[in-house]
Amino acid sequence: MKRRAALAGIAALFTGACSKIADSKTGSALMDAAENWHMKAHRALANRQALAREYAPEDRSPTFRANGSRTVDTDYYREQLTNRFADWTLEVRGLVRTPLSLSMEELRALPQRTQITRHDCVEGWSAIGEWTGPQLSLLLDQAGLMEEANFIVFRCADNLNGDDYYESVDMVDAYHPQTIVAHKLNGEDIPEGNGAPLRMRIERQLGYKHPKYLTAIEAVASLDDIGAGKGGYWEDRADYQWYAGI
Ligand SMILES: Nc1nc2c(c(=O)[nH]1)N[C@H]1C(S)=C(S)[C@@H](COP(=O)(O)O)O[C@H]1N2
Ligand SMILES: [Mo]
Repeated sequence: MKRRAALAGIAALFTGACSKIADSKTGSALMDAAENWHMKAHRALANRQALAREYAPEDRSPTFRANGSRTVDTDYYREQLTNRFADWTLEVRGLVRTPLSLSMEELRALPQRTQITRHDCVEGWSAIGEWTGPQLSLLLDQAGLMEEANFIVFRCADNLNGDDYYESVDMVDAYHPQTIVAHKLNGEDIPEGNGAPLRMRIERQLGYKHPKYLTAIEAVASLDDIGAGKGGYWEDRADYQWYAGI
């Protein structure tokens, strides 16, 4: 009883204090600042959900340059390449209720998104291409993401100068409508040099955030224990920004 009365008293005190703050000049300035902060945060989030520009078919680059790894140097990869990746599997694992192991056939059977976008590499070149594949959100919903998951990590088959390539994004990019697991470039199976058979397209991010030769999608709470802990191959090696939004 006593405790309750005390709590009610505190609540009354706060209500009183708040209206007093709002009445005073500095108080209303404080309230305005809070409202402004909220508006800015909201705008920043809305901005991150905006779509990247999409282009017309005639804007596509005649050739889409291959950069970084141009193949995967293993017998298994070469064998799969000649076999149209008949046994390639994409795993969805980590903090999910139902881990998935998807074949190329299963990925092709899902609802697909096609988008013509411009790829921008930090090395100073860009290319426009048409990409097709299921949205990542579809796979994450199918696997059932757990509450504790804060990031999505992408695992790749290639080893570049001694380290396995990997990347990661937060849930805003993971659930962005233009974030797709692509298996087609310009209407054909993705070429070897561009990441066959699967590569991510994360259209609001710079080129190095689009992992090629994708083998697994992993939901994690923290990036600290992965690689050198900075969230990606180039972030670990060369101080590239983890958030490379464009
Ligand atoms: N697995 C893997 N993904 C990768 C890379 C890589 O070397 N290995 N290079 C990155 C960089 S820096 C760029 S610009 C693009 C290049 O994609 P492209 O070869 O289709 O042009 O892939 C990105 N994803
Ligand atoms: Mo790049």
